[in-house]
Amino acid sequence: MTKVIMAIVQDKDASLLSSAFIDANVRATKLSTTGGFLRSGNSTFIIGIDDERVDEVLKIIKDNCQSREEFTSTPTIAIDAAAGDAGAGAPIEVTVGGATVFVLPVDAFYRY
Ligand code: 2BA
Repeated sequence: MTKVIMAIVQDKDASLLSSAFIDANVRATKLSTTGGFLRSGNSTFIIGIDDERVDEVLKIIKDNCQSREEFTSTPTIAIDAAAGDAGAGAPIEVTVGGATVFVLPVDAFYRY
C-alpha cells in the first residue's frame, strides 16, 4: 500500500462509484462530507492502493462521476457582496466538477 487517493464526488455519483470499486476489487471508505462553498452534502472516498493501481482507480473515478451545473441554495455573504445590492440573495450557478482528487504518499499501513 503506497498511496492514498482521496476523491470528493457528488452524492449523485457515490452509489455507482461504490459499486464500481467493488467490481474492481478496490477497497474504499466513503465519508459523508460537506462542500465548503455550496455547504451541501458530497461524498469523499478514501482509497488505500498500490502505486501500480493508481491509474486504474483514477479511471474508475473519471468514468463514474460527471460534472453538473448547480445553483447555490444558501448564498454566502461573499457571493452577496460580489453581486452587489441588486444581486443580493440571488442564487448563482456554479459548475461542480465530477471529482476533486488528491493522491498522497503513505508512510506506513497497518491492519490489526
Ligand atoms: P464546494 O466547496 O461546495 O464547491 C462546489 C463548487 O462551487 C466548486 O466545484 C466550484 O465550482 C464552486 N466554488 C467553490 N469555491 C468557490 C469560490 N470561492 N468561488 C466561486 N466558486 C466556487 P468543484 O471545484 O468541482 O469542487 C467540488 C467540491 O470539491 C467542493 O465543494 C469541495 O467540497 C471539494 N473541493 C474542491 N476543491 C478543493 C480543495 N482545493 N480542497 C479541498 N476540497 C476541495
